[in-house]
Amino acid sequence: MKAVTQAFVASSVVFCGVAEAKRNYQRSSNSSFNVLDYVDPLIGSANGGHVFAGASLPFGMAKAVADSNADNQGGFASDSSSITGFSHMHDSGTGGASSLGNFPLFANPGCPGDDLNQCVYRIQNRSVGFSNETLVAQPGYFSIDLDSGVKGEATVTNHTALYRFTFPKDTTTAPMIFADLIDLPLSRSNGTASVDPDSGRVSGSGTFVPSFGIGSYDLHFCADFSGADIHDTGVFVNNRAGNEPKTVKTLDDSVNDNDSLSAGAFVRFKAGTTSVIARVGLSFISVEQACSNGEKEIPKFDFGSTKKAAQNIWKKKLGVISVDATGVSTDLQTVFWSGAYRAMLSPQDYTGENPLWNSSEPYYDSYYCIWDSYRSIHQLLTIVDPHSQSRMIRSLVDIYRHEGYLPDCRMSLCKGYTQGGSNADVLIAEAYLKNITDIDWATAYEAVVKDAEVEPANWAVEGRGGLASWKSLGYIPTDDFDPHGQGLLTRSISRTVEYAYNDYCIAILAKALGKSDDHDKYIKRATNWNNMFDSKTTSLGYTGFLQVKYANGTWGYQNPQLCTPLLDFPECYLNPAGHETYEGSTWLYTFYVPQDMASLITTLGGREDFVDRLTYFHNSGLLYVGDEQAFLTVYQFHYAGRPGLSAKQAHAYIPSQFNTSISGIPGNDDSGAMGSFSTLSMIGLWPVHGQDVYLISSPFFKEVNITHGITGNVATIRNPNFDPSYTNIYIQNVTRDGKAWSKNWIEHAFFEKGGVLEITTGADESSWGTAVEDLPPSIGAYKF
Ligand SMILES: *[C@@H]1O[C@H](CO)[C@@H](O)[C@H](O)[C@H]1NC(C)=O
Ligand SMILES: *[C@@H]1O[C@H](CO)[C@@H](O)[C@H](O)[C@H]1NC(C)=O
Ligand SMILES: *[C@@H]1O[C@H](CO)[C@@H](O)[C@H](O)[C@H]1NC(C)=O
Ligand SMILES: *[C@@H]1O[C@H](CO)[C@@H](O)[C@H](O)[C@H]1NC(C)=O
Ligand SMILES: *[C@@H]1O[C@H](CO)[C@@H](O)[C@H](O)[C@H]1NC(C)=O
Ligand SMILES: *[C@@H]1O[C@H](CO)[C@@H](O)[C@H](O)[C@H]1NC(C)=O
Ligand SMILES: *[C@@H]1O[C@H](CO)[C@@H](O)[C@H](O)[C@H]1NC(C)=O
Ligand SMILES: *[C@@H]1O[C@H](CO)[C@@H](O)[C@H](O)[C@H]1NC(C)=O
Ligand SMILES: *[C@@H]1O[C@H](CO)[C@@H](O)[C@H](O)[C@H]1NC(C)=O
Ligand SMILES: *[C@@H]1O[C@H](CO)[C@@H](O)[C@H](O)[C@H]1NC(C)=O
Ligand SMILES: *[C@@H]1O[C@H](CO)[C@@H](O)[C@H](O)[C@H]1NC(C)=O
Ligand SMILES: CC(=O)N[C@H]1CO[C@H](CO)[C@@H](O)[C@@H]1O
Repeated sequence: MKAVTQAFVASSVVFCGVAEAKRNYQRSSNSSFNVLDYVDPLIGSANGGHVFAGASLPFGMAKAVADSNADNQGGFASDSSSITGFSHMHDSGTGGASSLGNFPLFANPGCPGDDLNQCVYRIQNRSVGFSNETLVAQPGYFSIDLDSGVKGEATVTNHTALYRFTFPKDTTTAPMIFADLIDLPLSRSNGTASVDPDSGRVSGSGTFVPSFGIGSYDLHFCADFSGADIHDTGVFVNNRAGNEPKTVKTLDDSVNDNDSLSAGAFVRFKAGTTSVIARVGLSFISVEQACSNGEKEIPKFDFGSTKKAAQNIWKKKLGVISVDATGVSTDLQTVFWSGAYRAMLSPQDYTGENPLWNSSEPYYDSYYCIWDSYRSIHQLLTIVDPHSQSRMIRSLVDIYRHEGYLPDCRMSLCKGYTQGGSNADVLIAEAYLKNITDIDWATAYEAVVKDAEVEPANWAVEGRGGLASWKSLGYIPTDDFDPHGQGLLTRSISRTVEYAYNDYCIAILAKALGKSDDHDKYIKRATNWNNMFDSKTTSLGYTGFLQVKYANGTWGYQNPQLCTPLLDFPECYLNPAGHETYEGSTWLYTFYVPQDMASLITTLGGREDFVDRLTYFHNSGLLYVGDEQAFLTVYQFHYAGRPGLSAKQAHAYIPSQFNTSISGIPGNDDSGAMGSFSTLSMIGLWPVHGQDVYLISSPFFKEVNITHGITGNVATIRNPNFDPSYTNIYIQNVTRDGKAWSKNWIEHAFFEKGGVLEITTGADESSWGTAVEDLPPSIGAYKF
């Protein structure tokens, strides 16, 4: 999902050299390699990247950071001016609204004159500036100096945030920390907070709404403090506070502006206190569970050891990859490792924290959104962390069991909005082909077939709409009559091509499960993309595009350039006036036939015309690479027997669009999608989502090893002719385990069983991987 105000619109962002140098200051000056020196969580934290820059464990529920006053979808934004508090849960890289950020803690050096009513509590009034010269962001750690003189540091365990607040030394007032019953989107409708005057424990609950979905959720917190003596306690409402009572409740009373009503509880510490550790346990179940999460996970309030443990977990997680970085710049290495890191922030593991149903299956949340993550994030996880990928797929299947449909987007225990097809189908089929283990395949199959066959009452949040037309006409008519369910009647073209691909994935899963009748049925539907292809539509000298089509079979018209950077770019979103393609143009969606590239190439005039069109698409300004549908188009030259052009295109985007600047990604990261694109590209094997196919391209390193998390086997991708100036990027030949490998793609067994893929590059395109028999699989036959 993309924000309407897209990063790329403000194309020239100058970044501050001082801060840039600072961010790199901890890189080791000796030769002992520490992968964390090459992860910069601030990449993409400005200019609309919305990356979560704070402290998290891999897939952790607790994600602690300082929240900015603006552009705070991921909490902190490097290009913001002030901080409104420190909160404990976030999503990373989302487009639309801010997410989570509940119960922020705000620390101040004390109220002027120690008068409680002289402190500022309201979120609209309390924000303080910060110095970005002292900003430190590392995996598992975040630190910021506020203009109030307070330093805030954060680290985490799975369900608990740990902060260290350091107060100015010369303060004569009693330093205060309060918790506000509010969230970043200001969505709270109901909340309660209490403080225990003896222990200083502040705990509470609130009801909030999800940032891109329907319904509401309850969340609970439990804050304990250590390292200082208590001066006094109490509660506040708006900008007034008192020592009694010790509990405050807020409701939607239809009188106050409840959405922005700050209210909560505070603790003041004895004057002279220089630092306080604050531990915030979190739970979706209850306050009791929030407290016990904190007590169990961080019994000793030890900031240093908690940070160290978090960082060791990240080192281990990233340690399955190893590269020979000879000749590769620190910046490019940082792009590589930071991308892998960001892809492991979400989905978030809420196992044991799901109040909606009891189950022995894992429960993950923040699939935010599968429409964004199904093209590269889960493919990267499949090779670097197949165990987590298995748990995520199991969780999807369990969501189906209890909610009746697979999600296309889900956050904060709620159903999120579907943007196109039912793309969890793609992930499930691919998981089967890639031998992801421990899945209940019978139920998984039932779930994907339900997506294809049974229209839900509200297909805005699950399943597919227009299924009656899909089955009878073989496309989604732009003027569809659909009395069977409700959803936004837009995107008829992009929904058609996504449904076709979803059905293809169901077909290959059916085949693998031995259901040949189902295979035949769905493989037929997989060719439906062709029903919206109009051979007469022209644009910029090219002929033949997907086009608006009515139920009566006549064509309508949408300019193929619409919703490209060249024409009304932001016109295709999830709003009632959205057009027939989602977040992109028909120029873009006409290429979306991953199941049958051979037929597409024929349809577009053959190999030369296809290569010409795809090259033009990349070089004319029509393609915006900051949205996930762009990724596969970088590599589609492979299907026309020109793998060298894919390599060239990948190098054209990395690092020009994917770099180490705070605005170094071209669009919202969408839970790490941009990161997974650059990391997978640099490995040199691009996975075609939904298929057991990796397109072979030239790696950005001399050697990359990936150790399979279950078998322990090592896959080595090696380029003996590696050229760090990236001039000689064209593959001359490839061997697999010493034997010539002429196909321009390889299957997943390479990662699972291990082996050596030796990719020799040179200065010019060669004949390697160009013959028809070397091209990737396609439903139709290549006719050239
Ligand atoms: C190298 O740097 C690491 C920190 O990155 C440090 O722990 C280690 O002691 C250093 N080794 C030498 C020999 O200086
Ligand atoms: C530093 O902060 C200013 C605004 O206060 C912002 O414009 C700039 O981009 C920030 N730089 C970094 C590196 O965070
Ligand atoms: C607090 O912010 C509100 C806007 O939300 C503004 O109207 C009010 O004047 C501010 N109060 C103070 C004391 O700055
Ligand atoms: C945190 O959760 C992960 C699963 O997401 C689990 O593997 C890990 O053991 C947990 N860490 C701790 C310290 O419990
Ligand atoms: C308010 O929150 C409490 C505690 O989370 C919950 O039990 C109650 O149902 C909520 N009430 C409303 C009206 O949402
Ligand atoms: C990759 O693994 C092989 C052994 O399987 C080892 O010889 C080689 O040094 C490793 N390369 C890297 C970059 O780690
Ligand atoms: C799950 O089990 C717990 C403990 O038995 C129970 O309190 C809770 O109500 C159950 N939740 C659901 C949604 O059934
Ligand atoms: C799939 O995984 C299982 C269990 O790890 C393993 O025994 C089997 O060999 C794998 N199959 C393939 C085709 O790699
Ligand atoms: C087909 O339907 C469209 C949209 O409702 C309408 O504009 C057009 O006139 C119809 N064409 C025919 C031949 O009925
Ligand atoms: C880094 O990436 C951003 C976002 O894609 C781009 O705007 C910028 O020009 C790039 N910077 C460099 C130095 O290439
Ligand atoms: C691969 O290409 C390189 C460079 O052109 C050449 O030296 C080598 O002999 C080739 N190897 C094979 C197995 O064809
Ligand atoms: C007066 C007011 O702003 N009421 C709002 C309180 O919050 C609920 C839920 O977000 C809204 O529906 C009310 O309009």
